[in-house]
Amino acid sequence: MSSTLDIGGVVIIGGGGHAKVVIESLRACGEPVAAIVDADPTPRQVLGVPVVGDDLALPGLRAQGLSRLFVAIGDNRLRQKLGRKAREQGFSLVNAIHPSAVVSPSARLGEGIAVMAGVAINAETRVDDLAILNTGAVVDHDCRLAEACHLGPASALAGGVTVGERAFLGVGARAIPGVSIGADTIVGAGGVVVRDLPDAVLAIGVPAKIKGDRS
Ligand code: JB2
Repeated sequence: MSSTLDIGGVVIIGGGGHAKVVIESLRACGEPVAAIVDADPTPRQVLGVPVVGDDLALPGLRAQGLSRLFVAIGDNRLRQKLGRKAREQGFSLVNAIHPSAVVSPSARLGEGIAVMAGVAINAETRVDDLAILNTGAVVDHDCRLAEACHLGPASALAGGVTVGERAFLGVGARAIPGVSIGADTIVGAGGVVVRDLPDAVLAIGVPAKIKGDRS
């Protein structure tokens, strides 16, 4: 393992497509990125960041003094699991908030959250740990986004919407005011949620209808 890593830099778990967007968001807000660990430990670089091993390399990185980490894995359940494990190993989870995002001063954000370019988060919305608000997502006031959920690019929540743990809204999905989307539920691309959705279903269409059971 290289001894020249920037110990103030962020360690990234995952070196795929999501990691690329996260790395550029971190750099855009002045955060150096030190190293990547990936399930495929083949030595290589992702946007100039070295892949230094797989997850077994994490304790060694921590021992070198690196303590700040971001889990850049799109899969919600895996991201949640890896984030919890990294914390147990002594890492703190940083947020990656692109400078073009507009975050209300009254919004509350947890840790390990990706807020990509062009996102808007309005008043008194709460976003829990390890959520992804992908490029251009819009979240109006008083929403509740639970741990490790993911709002896809250009998705939009009206005021007072609840999104459950590990739920996923595909690209361009939307939800009308006050509805609740259950844990582990998926709303397909472009779907419009007009009534509450239970846990662990697949809902698609306009209005979104339940088409599958994910439990
Ligand atoms: O347990 C793991 C692990 N499992 C897979 N630990 C570590 N350290 N790495 C793991 N990986 C690695 O995550 C894979 O080897 C691969 O390099 C990377 C996943 O890359 P991929 O491009 O397939 O997915 P992604 O999670 O980066 O991006 C998905 O989610 C984004 C939000 C894609 O669907 C993107 O299109 C999407 N924008």
